[in-house]
Formats: sequence, C-alpha cells, structure tokens
Amino acid sequence: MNPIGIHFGYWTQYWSSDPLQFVPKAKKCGFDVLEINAPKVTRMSDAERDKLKAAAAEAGLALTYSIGMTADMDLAAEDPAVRNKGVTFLQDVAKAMKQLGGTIMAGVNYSSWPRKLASGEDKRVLTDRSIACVKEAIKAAEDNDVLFCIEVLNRFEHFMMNTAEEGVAFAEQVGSPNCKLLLDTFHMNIEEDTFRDSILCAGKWLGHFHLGECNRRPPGEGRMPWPEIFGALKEINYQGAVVMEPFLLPGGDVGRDISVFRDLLGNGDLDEKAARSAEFVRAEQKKV
Ligand SMILES: [Mn+2]
Repeated sequence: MNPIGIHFGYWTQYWSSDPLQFVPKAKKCGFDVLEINAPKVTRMSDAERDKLKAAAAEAGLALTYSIGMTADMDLAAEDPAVRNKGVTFLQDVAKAMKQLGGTIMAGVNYSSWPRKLASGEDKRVLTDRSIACVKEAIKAAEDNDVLFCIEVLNRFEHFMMNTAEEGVAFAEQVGSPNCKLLLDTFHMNIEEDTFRDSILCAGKWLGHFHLGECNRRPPGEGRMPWPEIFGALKEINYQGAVVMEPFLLPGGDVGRDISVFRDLLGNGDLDEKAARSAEFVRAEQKKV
C-alpha cells in the first residue's frame, strides 16, 4: 500500500499560507502525507522549520514538497541571470528539505509554471537549457538526499514534457540517480493514450504520483479509471506516495493559478470530502 497524501492547496487560496495549520487537518482526515509549498520552507527560519518538523512527526505525517517556479527563475530562460536564480533557489530548497528530513521535491522544478512557448522560441533549445540547469541544481539534491521529481504537465500548462515518454527522455539526459518523474492523473487524462502504458513507460523513473479527477474534484467523485491506474502502479512495484491534489475553491492566487473559476465545493465540507477521498483511495489500492 502506498502512503496516501494531500496537497495543502486544497484548504487554502494562498500558496504562502503557513503549512503548520494543515498538519492537524491532514492527520484528522486520515492521510499519511502532507504536500507543502517548497518556496515557503526556504523562507522560514530554522526555528519555524524545526517546529513544523516536530508537528509532522507528532502527527505521524511525512511531508513532500511542491514547486511551481516563477518566471523570474525560469531554468529555460534566455537570460543566464534568471537561470542562475532558479538554480540557487533549487539548491536552497534542497538544503531546507534536509533540515526538515524531506526527500521528495516535486513539480515544475525545471522551468517556470505555467509556461507557454512564446513566438520564436524553440522547444528543443529551451529544453536543453533546462536540462543543463537541472544537472547543476541536482547536485544539491544529491548532497541532501532529495529526490528531484520532475512533473509531466498537460499542454495548457507547459510545453516541455507532456507525456511520460518525454519525461523519461528528459530524466535520462539529466543522468542523476536522484532525478525521477512525477506523473499526475489530471494531466495524463489529457495527454496520454492510456494510463497503464504511461505508468509502465515511467517504470523505475517514477518517484512521485499525483491523483486527481478530470476536473480536480477529490478522487472518487469523478470518472477516472482508478483500477487501471492503481493496477499499473502495482505492476511497476511503485513504492512511493500517492498524493491527491483536489482544488475546489475559486479565488486567491491558488484559484487563479489552478484556473478554478467556479465553486466546486457547494454545500460540501472540505474536511469531510478529503476524509472520504482518502478512504476511497485506500479501498481502491486494496482491490488491486
Ligand atoms: Mn500535480
């Protein structure tokens, strides 16, 4: 059974929200893992990080770290100063994670998010810039026992890697034992021919996994083919966490960046829905 997690953004409209407040919520709702904001932990004091680490340990929760890099630190940017800023940021994340005892750094840690291919830009040129920067940044991940999990996104959020196959090709070129893939059913639903084949394609490269229905409701409230997905994860003997990323609330920077433009919660209760979804995922895993 894979540890089951939830992304903190489910409960907030702001990426900069203090992660400490979500520890008791994740525990209460029955999760094993809480995914928090990586940039946030780089801005915390040592004392704040120690407090967070102790609270998570007390709650029996593992923490994973999510990244959506901003345009001013885009590893694919033409300006080397922008790329260097990104590399320094990723080194800072790895060091902060070490203090917290964290191992999974995941998301858009290879460019910026969201990112369109602008007029005149060449995908290959930008991808090569990103690979060169990740090769540099990942040394800090290696030194701090951090797995650098690059997230494959759908075409509306990024151009660089839209399929597991493209993700594996990127990771192969980075060439580090700490470079892994993050696949996300929400993105896979748009881009992959089949869930099973893409998970098998990722195989040993898979380091982290995100769960979401097609409209990002909590797993169990939609039409995602969960038996196929959990069956394929079992086939590759995936031992990592499965972290759900439901987003129901419009507004704030989370609602804006995730493109939540309507109220998907209605009269529902966030904690109750999260708890039910955790139970659903646990039951689906048991079936395979
Ligand atoms: Mn995701």
